Amino acid sequence: MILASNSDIFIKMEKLLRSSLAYDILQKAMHGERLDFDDGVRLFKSNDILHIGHVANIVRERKNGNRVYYITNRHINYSNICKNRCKFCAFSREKEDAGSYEMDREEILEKAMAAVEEGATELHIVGGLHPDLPFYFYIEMIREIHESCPDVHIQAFTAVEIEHLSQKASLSVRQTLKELKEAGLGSLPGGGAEVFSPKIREQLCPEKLSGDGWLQVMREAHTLGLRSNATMLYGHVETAEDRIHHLMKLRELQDETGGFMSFIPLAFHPKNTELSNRSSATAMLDLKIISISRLMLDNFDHIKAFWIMLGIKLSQISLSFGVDDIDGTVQEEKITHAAGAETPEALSVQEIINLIKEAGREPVERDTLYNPVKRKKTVVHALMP
Ligand code: V47
Ligand code: SF4
Repeated sequence: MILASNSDIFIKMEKLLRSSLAYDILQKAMHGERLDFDDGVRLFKSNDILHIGHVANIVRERKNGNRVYYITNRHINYSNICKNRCKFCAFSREKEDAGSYEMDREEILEKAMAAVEEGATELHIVGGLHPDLPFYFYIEMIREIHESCPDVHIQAFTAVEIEHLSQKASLSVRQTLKELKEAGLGSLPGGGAEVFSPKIREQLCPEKLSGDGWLQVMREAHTLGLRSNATMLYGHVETAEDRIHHLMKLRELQDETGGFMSFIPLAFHPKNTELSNRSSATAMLDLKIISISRLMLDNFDHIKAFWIMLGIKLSQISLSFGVDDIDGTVQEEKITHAAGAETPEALSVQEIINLIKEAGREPVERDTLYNPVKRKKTVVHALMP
């Protein structure tokens, strides 16, 4: 495949882009100039998805060539009991509600060890804000997994959970993170960011840690050497302005710390939530979010399509609209499936490789920190439920 760095393609693209209403903005992005707030909002108002996507693809190829990363991982949602009741969440329950659950440490360890046995290099562990579990439960959970499976990377607890744990432990966020890191925590996932706008948070999740609070937890984590991801939940009540505000806040913190690994746009699923009267994000919005994120977040190395939320087919298409990472095998996912996701709960490694290759890209298995994973043999059947 001929990559976009080829100068002929560059010249042809310039000609083509002149026909776009967003030409001036796309040209800025092509020349590596940083886009500002108004640029981002204007891109959202444009429906010129092919041109926007083309330039996002150029940026993506400059950063990551033809590679598409994937990971052999396993999600463990240890409990759905949560003291927050975000209006967009179908996963959380009160302790006494039907359908509430909490795994004990033995069950968590069993799931972790089985996944590692089957080839997982990462465990992605998140849950609700449990009102009663003490801090040592979380510390011991991480320590036991780390001691039993020293080579697996433990990516656990959103910034919102970390702040909750710090309250449980009566420790500063920094000390909480330090203790978790000492127990074996490797990095933080990007959840809980939602949309940073205080107006939207007040409307959808008034009890949740503020946007500034989320950013502060990430700042502390990054300065302690714990890297993280970042997310944005879209397709609910937010505006184009809210989305660009969110992306620019992430970009600012990334300028400061360089600690974010990837950005993952999360498509809102309305079923069984308090917003169930709203429709799901359309493919047009999905592709705009992906490609505009790629263009705005010039200091992020990776844009990830979480195929569970985006859908397998659109995730494959997104590989030509700015995405260079398709997440992983996942194995068991409860948050999006509670809200009506129709994707399976797992993909095999071979299925992931096939969909990347059919998109004309080169699959690269990575670990959490984006180091290529060398295996003697591909784990073809890994992590099927
Ligand atoms: O924080 C909640 C979102 C997040 C719904 O870091 C919903 O690699 C859609 O953050 N529809 C948790 N989304 C998941 C998450 C994540 C997933 C995959 C990879 C990574 C990573 C992080 O899910 C929550 C919230 O923003 N969420 N309810 C819903 N109804
Ligand atoms: Fe709780 Fe997270 Fe669901 Fe909000 S999104 S209710 S914090 S589990």
